[in-house]
Amino acid sequence: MYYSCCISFQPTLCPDPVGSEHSELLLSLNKKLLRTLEDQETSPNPSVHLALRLSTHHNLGKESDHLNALKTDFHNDIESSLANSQPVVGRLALYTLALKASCYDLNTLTFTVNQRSETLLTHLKRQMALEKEHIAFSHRPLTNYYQYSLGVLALCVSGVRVNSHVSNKLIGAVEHGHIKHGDSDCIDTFAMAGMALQCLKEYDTQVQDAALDKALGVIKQKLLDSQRDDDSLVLEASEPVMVLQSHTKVALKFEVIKSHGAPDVYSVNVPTGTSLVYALELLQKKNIGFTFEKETSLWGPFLSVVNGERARQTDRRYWRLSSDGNALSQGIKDFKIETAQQITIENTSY
Ligand code: B12
Repeated sequence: MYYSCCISFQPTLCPDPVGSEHSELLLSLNKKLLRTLEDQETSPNPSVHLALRLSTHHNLGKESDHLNALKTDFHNDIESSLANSQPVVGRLALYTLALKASCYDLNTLTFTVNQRSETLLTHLKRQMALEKEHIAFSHRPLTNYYQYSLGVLALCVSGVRVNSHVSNKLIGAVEHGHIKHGDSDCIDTFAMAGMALQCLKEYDTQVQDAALDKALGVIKQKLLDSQRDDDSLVLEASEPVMVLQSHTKVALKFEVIKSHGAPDVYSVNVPTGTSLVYALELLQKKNIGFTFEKETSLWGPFLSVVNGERARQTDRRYWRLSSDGNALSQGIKDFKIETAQQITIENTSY
């Protein structure tokens, strides 16, 4: 498997995992990733760094600049979240994986919180213990199982023994069907949990074999079931991208469902091909009572406040997006408006 060849994050280049017929695809992905590094507005992203390091193509100068940006901007970001007691396990884990992918000595990196300086791995272990306690009391992690799996994987590839209570909580979540995105199965999380548990199977002898194998079997089946006819995984069910040159306008209806009260309905005409976030801006400019705010995340802009109401992740709520009743598989920046439709924005619990 591609990942297992790279799981030890050797600095050497991995053999072409998918055959030479895909080399053009890989090259174009590589170029796209490198281009994102040039965008001044985008913050350094450990996932992008990991992808670049796992690639068969390398621009070592740009990779090294990106590593330095991670070690300053991204590092400081995590440090201030730690100081504010915000859960950061996913970012800590991705940072660890990105550094390992560049063969960086993890023991030389520390975070100073309340005047106490401790290594990255010490913080990661502590965050995982907090997540595990949270699962024990409320049956869900502080963050989510995607980040919890990332934490297990990062500890495992760093050669740190993962506490069996920590790994058992992940195995339990797979077994009891707690791996969800909103209200449906979350394939990304199954894939991440699969890599984490596979790493434990290969490198950690303390984990109980039978339960681990059973969980891996469930994950494998979920991944196989999500495969399409063309053998590709539906990790990201993107909308087909249509290249339309025309600037025809289409009518959009918006329905905002807050946590209480009747829905608010609005309409606006937007040029075809514009993003949902642009449509929201046009609607806001009409001054008819619709307002919104967004937050930045590693994935891009996340819709956080609508008509003055914040859907707080700390309360396990979010603004769920759907078009004509179907949940969007992209966020407000990537989803493009091609036809007249009704967009529903609903404050939902998860
Ligand atoms: C957990 C999760 C959620 C949780 C996050 C809250 C939580 N604390 O658990 C909830 C249920 C709220 C959620 C919502 C949505 N999600 Co989501 N989510 C994820 C998941 C599984 C893990 C994210 C994570 O923790 N990353 C690791 C940490 C370290 O990175 P981070 O950037 O700090 O994480 C934050 C952001 O990713 C943000 N977030 C979560 N989902 C999304 C989606 C978008 C578009 C953006 C910009 C940000 C964002 O919440 C994370 C926690 O704070 C990813 C899978 C993946 N491969 O990343 C999908 C994923 C990012 N989500 C996705 C989608 C489509 C959505 C929704 C648009 C669904 C919808 N129809 O409403 C909404 C966002 C709507 C909005 N208000 O803008 C897609 C994005 C695909 C794409 N091409 O854009 C992904 C990749 C899943 C998939 N393969 O389909 N999500």
